[in-house]
Amino acid sequence: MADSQWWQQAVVYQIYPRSFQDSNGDGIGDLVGITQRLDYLKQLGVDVLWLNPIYRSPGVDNGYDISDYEDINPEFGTMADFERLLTQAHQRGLKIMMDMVVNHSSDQHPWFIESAKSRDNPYSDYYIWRDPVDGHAPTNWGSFFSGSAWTYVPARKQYYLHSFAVEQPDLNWENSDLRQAIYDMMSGWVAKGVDGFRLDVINLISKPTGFVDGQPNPGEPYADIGPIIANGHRLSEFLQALNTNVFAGHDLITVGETPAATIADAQQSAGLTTHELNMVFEFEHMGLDGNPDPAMGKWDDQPVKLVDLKQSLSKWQTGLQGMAWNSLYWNNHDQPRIVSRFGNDSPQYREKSAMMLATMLHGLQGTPYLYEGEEIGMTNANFTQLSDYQDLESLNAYHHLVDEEQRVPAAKMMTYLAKMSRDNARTPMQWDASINAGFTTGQPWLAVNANYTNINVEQALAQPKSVFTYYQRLIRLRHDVPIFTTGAYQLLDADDDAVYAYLRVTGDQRLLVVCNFTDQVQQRDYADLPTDAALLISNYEDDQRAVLRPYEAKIYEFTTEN
Ligand code: ISL
Ligand code: CA
Repeated sequence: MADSQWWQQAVVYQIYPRSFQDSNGDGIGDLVGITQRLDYLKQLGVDVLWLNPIYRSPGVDNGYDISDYEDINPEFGTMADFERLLTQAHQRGLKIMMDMVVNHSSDQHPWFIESAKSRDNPYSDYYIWRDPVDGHAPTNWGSFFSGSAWTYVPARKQYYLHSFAVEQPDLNWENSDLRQAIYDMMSGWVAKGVDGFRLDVINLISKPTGFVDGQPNPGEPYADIGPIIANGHRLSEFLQALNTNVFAGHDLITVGETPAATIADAQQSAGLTTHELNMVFEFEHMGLDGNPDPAMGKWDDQPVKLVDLKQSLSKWQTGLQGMAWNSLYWNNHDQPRIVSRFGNDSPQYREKSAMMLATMLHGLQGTPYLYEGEEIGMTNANFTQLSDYQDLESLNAYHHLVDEEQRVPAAKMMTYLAKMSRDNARTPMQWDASINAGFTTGQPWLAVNANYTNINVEQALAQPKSVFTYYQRLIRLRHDVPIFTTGAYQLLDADDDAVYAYLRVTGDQRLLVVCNFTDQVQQRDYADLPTDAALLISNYEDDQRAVLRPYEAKIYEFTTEN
């Protein structure tokens, strides 16, 4: 690993364009707004900006339903605005990674409009159509967003498959014309100068050959589609072809979003020598606090167990070591805020626990991703009314679990939404204490978190020991100290349910990362730690070695004798 790649040393910052910075007062973040904030991102020290989808879209799933892959959503601006953002980013040494959604498109995409008209036009086979079986849907598959994964179209007398919303028909990757159209479209973005892609649910593109019913959850009409269509038999072939036709020769950063991927899947899709993707997002650590009842899915309000978290992350660290590359993340636009989830968002411990979680993640091997607002310790939204929510997944789940199935009382479901809804991540960026947190002069599309007067960028920049400055230091360490990139991971004390400690190892060099996940003082001795070990970073003023104060986190660097 001596010759690591630039994307292995990089830190990525995810921007949710709708919620980052509005420049024209319509309450929706936009490309000009992002451009205005580039200096801030440069100051943080990140290398790559991942933008959630900014293409033309009816917005049923906030841009993950694309109706024109080659145009910009007018809500976000124009192609000229995008080109200016790209130029301005490049001038500052920042790269731009595009979110690319090619498992499905919008039902408003011209391909689908044509495809739905008849069984014998040039686009008929661009999507996945099947005849009814005994007058109903071809299989019992249920979509990720509740309800059947099939919708009937009278003009064709057939059903089409949609793994997500009705308005998100799955593209048919078995069709070589479709594949070529995708290569051409993506190559167009590469030619424009973008630096990489985040590929939405890319491990769902290869569907099984025969479509057969799955096993539904008890009391449910539908079987989860995820396990049925994930990691299909042609996935590797499709990714290698994408690599050859689009990525090769451009030194891009590529990351696949791969829910339900196993270690073996990731060794292939993100293999160092497999010529597919640079890395993947795995989801195991995001599923540890889900509901034990599969019919309830992710909707629950129980905290994660630290030993489970260690076990999962350790498995991925050691499982990919030397073979593939990890993505490291706590947050994204689909997940609740990490300080509210695995940390402690009370005024007393919010900053300490945010810094602790940052330390734990950024010490691992892989490419770290930050999500907007994580760098100032933004918290969950604390919404209390169903009408506060806009996210399709949350609203569908409420409707399904409370109204249709009566699996859970309304009040309980509201606590689950408060814990787990995707809207927790999507409230506007908190820039300052002025009205609407400096995000917009108009009416924000989603309510600003009420805590913005205390938690905002302006306040974080004014304070020398803020979560922001802590992230700055972590990012600098990643850039300056090679063992952060190259060191192999070794877990210490797997059964310790209060402190997460691990080593990074290269030759005789060591990093020791120690993180207290509790609000209690803990006493821990790490036998191998020499007295003269250098403390690289810590979220407390002084070092008391074996005494770990609430949410204390630190990283030591040293060399061993043996
Ligand atoms: O959001 C989730 C859990 O709350 C995931 O199940 C999510 O649906 C899955 O990871 C796929 O996500 C991606 O594709 C979706 C889109 O809604 C998400 O925003 C995107 O990240 C469909 O395009
Ligand atoms: Ca705007």
